[in-house]
Amino acid sequence: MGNQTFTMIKPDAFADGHSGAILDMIIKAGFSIKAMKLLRITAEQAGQFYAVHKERPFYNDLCNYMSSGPIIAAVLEKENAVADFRKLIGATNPADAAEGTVRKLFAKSIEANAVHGSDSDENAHIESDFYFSKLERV
Ligand code: IDP
Ligand code: MG
Repeated sequence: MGNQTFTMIKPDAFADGHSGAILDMIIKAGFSIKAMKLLRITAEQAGQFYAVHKERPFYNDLCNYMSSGPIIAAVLEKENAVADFRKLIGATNPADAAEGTVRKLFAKSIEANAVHGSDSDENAHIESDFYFSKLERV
Protein backbone atom coordinates (compact mmCIF):
# COMPACT_ATOMS: atom_id res chain seq x y z
CA MET A 1 0.00 0.00 0.00
CA GLY A 2 1.65 3.22 -1.15
CA ASN A 3 1.47 6.45 0.77
CA GLN A 4 1.78 9.07 -1.97
CA THR A 5 -0.20 10.18 -4.98
CA PHE A 6 0.04 12.98 -7.51
CA THR A 7 -2.70 15.44 -8.44
CA MET A 8 -3.35 18.40 -10.71
CA ILE A 9 -6.10 20.98 -10.39
CA LYS A 10 -6.90 21.27 -14.09
CA PRO A 11 -7.30 24.52 -16.09
CA ASP A 12 -11.11 24.70 -15.87
CA ALA A 13 -11.20 24.34 -12.09
CA PHE A 14 -8.34 26.79 -11.59
CA ALA A 15 -9.90 29.38 -13.93
CA ASP A 16 -13.28 29.06 -12.22
CA GLY A 17 -11.78 29.77 -8.80
CA HIS A 18 -12.30 26.30 -7.32
CA SER A 19 -8.68 25.71 -6.26
CA GLY A 20 -9.23 26.78 -2.65
CA ALA A 21 -12.33 24.62 -2.22
CA ILE A 22 -10.62 21.60 -3.81
CA LEU A 23 -7.48 21.96 -1.67
CA ASP A 24 -9.71 22.28 1.39
CA MET A 25 -11.45 18.98 0.51
CA ILE A 26 -8.07 17.30 -0.03
CA ILE A 27 -6.69 18.47 3.33
CA LYS A 28 -9.91 17.67 5.23
CA ALA A 29 -9.81 14.15 3.73
CA GLY A 30 -6.51 13.65 5.53
CA PHE A 31 -3.95 14.18 2.78
CA SER A 32 -0.85 16.23 3.55
CA ILE A 33 0.81 18.30 0.84
CA LYS A 34 4.40 17.23 0.18
CA ALA A 35 4.98 19.48 -2.88
CA MET A 36 2.89 22.03 -4.73
CA LYS A 37 3.20 24.57 -7.53
CA LEU A 38 1.20 26.75 -9.88
CA LEU A 39 2.40 26.50 -13.48
CA ARG A 40 1.33 26.39 -17.09
CA ILE A 41 2.44 23.52 -19.33
CA THR A 42 2.74 23.38 -23.11
CA ALA A 43 0.70 20.97 -25.24
CA GLU A 44 3.96 19.05 -25.85
CA GLN A 45 4.55 18.65 -22.11
CA ALA A 46 0.94 17.56 -21.62
CA GLY A 47 1.53 15.06 -24.43
CA GLN A 48 4.50 13.59 -22.55
CA PHE A 49 2.56 13.42 -19.29
CA TYR A 50 -0.39 11.67 -20.96
CA ALA A 51 1.72 9.56 -23.37
CA VAL A 52 -0.08 6.41 -22.17
CA HIS A 53 -3.22 7.81 -23.87
CA LYS A 54 -1.61 8.72 -27.20
CA GLU A 55 -3.68 6.23 -29.20
CA ARG A 56 -6.96 7.40 -27.68
CA PRO A 57 -9.26 9.62 -29.81
CA PHE A 58 -9.32 12.35 -27.14
CA TYR A 59 -5.51 12.65 -26.83
CA ASN A 60 -4.98 15.83 -28.90
CA ASP A 61 -7.92 17.62 -27.31
CA LEU A 62 -6.71 16.59 -23.88
CA CYS A 63 -3.21 17.99 -24.55
CA ASN A 64 -4.64 21.29 -25.80
CA TYR A 65 -7.02 21.51 -22.87
CA MET A 66 -4.30 20.81 -20.28
CA SER A 67 -2.14 23.58 -21.77
CA SER A 68 -5.02 26.09 -22.03
CA GLY A 69 -4.34 27.78 -18.69
CA PRO A 70 -2.61 27.54 -15.33
CA ILE A 71 -2.78 24.34 -13.28
CA ILE A 72 -1.77 23.44 -9.74
CA ALA A 73 0.37 20.32 -9.43
CA ALA A 74 0.86 18.63 -6.06
CA VAL A 75 2.23 15.53 -4.34
CA LEU A 76 -0.04 14.26 -1.57
CA GLU A 77 0.64 11.86 1.29
CA LYS A 78 -1.74 9.62 3.18
CA GLU A 79 -2.00 5.93 3.94
CA ASN A 80 -3.50 4.18 0.86
CA ALA A 81 -3.09 7.49 -1.00
CA VAL A 82 -3.80 6.39 -4.59
CA ALA A 83 -7.05 4.53 -3.91
CA ASP A 84 -8.32 7.00 -1.29
CA PHE A 85 -7.66 9.94 -3.60
CA ARG A 86 -9.44 8.28 -6.56
CA LYS A 87 -12.39 7.80 -4.22
CA LEU A 88 -12.31 11.48 -3.16
CA ILE A 89 -12.27 12.74 -6.77
CA GLY A 90 -14.85 10.34 -8.23
CA ALA A 91 -15.30 8.83 -11.67
CA THR A 92 -13.62 10.28 -14.79
CA ASN A 93 -17.00 11.27 -16.22
CA PRO A 94 -18.73 13.63 -13.77
CA ALA A 95 -22.07 12.13 -14.87
CA ASP A 96 -20.91 8.90 -13.18
CA ALA A 97 -19.17 10.51 -10.19
CA ALA A 98 -20.60 9.85 -6.72
CA GLU A 99 -22.28 12.61 -4.74
CA GLY A 100 -19.86 14.74 -2.76
CA THR A 101 -16.81 13.90 -4.88
CA VAL A 102 -14.60 16.63 -6.32
CA ARG A 103 -15.60 15.81 -9.89
CA LYS A 104 -19.30 15.67 -9.05
CA LEU A 105 -19.03 19.12 -7.48
CA PHE A 106 -16.66 20.86 -9.89
CA ALA A 107 -16.15 18.99 -13.20
CA LYS A 108 -17.73 20.46 -16.34
CA SER A 109 -17.35 17.47 -18.66
CA ILE A 110 -15.53 14.15 -19.09
CA GLU A 111 -12.56 16.15 -20.43
CA ALA A 112 -12.69 19.25 -18.21
CA ASN A 113 -13.06 17.15 -15.09
CA ALA A 114 -11.42 19.45 -12.55
CA VAL A 115 -8.65 17.22 -11.21
CA HIS A 116 -6.12 14.51 -11.99
CA GLY A 117 -5.33 11.61 -9.68
CA SER A 118 -2.70 8.91 -10.22
CA ASP A 119 -3.98 5.42 -10.96
CA SER A 120 -1.18 3.38 -9.32
CA ASP A 121 1.74 3.74 -6.92
CA GLU A 122 4.15 3.36 -9.83
CA ASN A 123 2.48 6.14 -11.82
CA ALA A 124 2.28 8.35 -8.72
CA HIS A 125 6.09 8.23 -8.55
CA ILE A 126 6.56 8.78 -12.29
CA GLU A 127 4.09 11.69 -12.35
CA SER A 128 5.53 13.34 -9.22
CA ASP A 129 9.02 13.13 -10.73
CA PHE A 130 7.70 14.67 -13.96
CA TYR A 131 6.81 17.87 -12.11
CA PHE A 132 9.02 18.03 -9.01
CA SER A 133 12.68 17.68 -8.15
CA LYS A 134 13.79 16.32 -4.73
CA LEU A 135 14.48 19.89 -3.56
CA GLU A 136 10.87 20.91 -4.23
CA ARG A 137 9.44 18.38 -1.75
CA VAL A 138 9.13 18.70 2.01
P1 IDP B 1 -8.68 9.59 -15.08
O1 IDP B 1 -8.22 11.02 -15.10
O2 IDP B 1 -9.97 9.43 -14.31
O3 IDP B 1 -7.61 8.64 -14.61
P2 IDP B 1 -8.14 8.64 -17.78
O4 IDP B 1 -8.90 7.55 -18.46
O5 IDP B 1 -6.77 8.35 -17.29
O6 IDP B 1 -9.07 9.19 -16.58
O7 IDP B 1 -8.10 9.86 -18.80
C1 IDP B 1 -7.23 10.95 -18.59
C2 IDP B 1 -7.98 12.22 -18.83
O8 IDP B 1 -8.37 12.29 -20.20
C3 IDP B 1 -9.31 12.37 -18.07
O9 IDP B 1 -9.16 12.81 -16.74
C4 IDP B 1 -10.04 13.37 -18.93
O10 IDP B 1 -9.57 14.71 -18.71
C5 IDP B 1 -9.63 12.93 -20.33
N1 IDP B 1 -10.59 11.96 -20.91
C6 IDP B 1 -10.77 10.65 -20.54
N2 IDP B 1 -11.71 10.05 -21.28
C7 IDP B 1 -12.16 10.99 -22.15
C8 IDP B 1 -13.15 11.00 -23.19
O11 IDP B 1 -13.82 9.98 -23.46
N3 IDP B 1 -13.33 12.18 -23.86
C9 IDP B 1 -12.60 13.31 -23.58
N4 IDP B 1 -11.66 13.34 -22.62
C10 IDP B 1 -11.44 12.22 -21.91
MG1 MG C 1 -5.77 8.24 -15.47
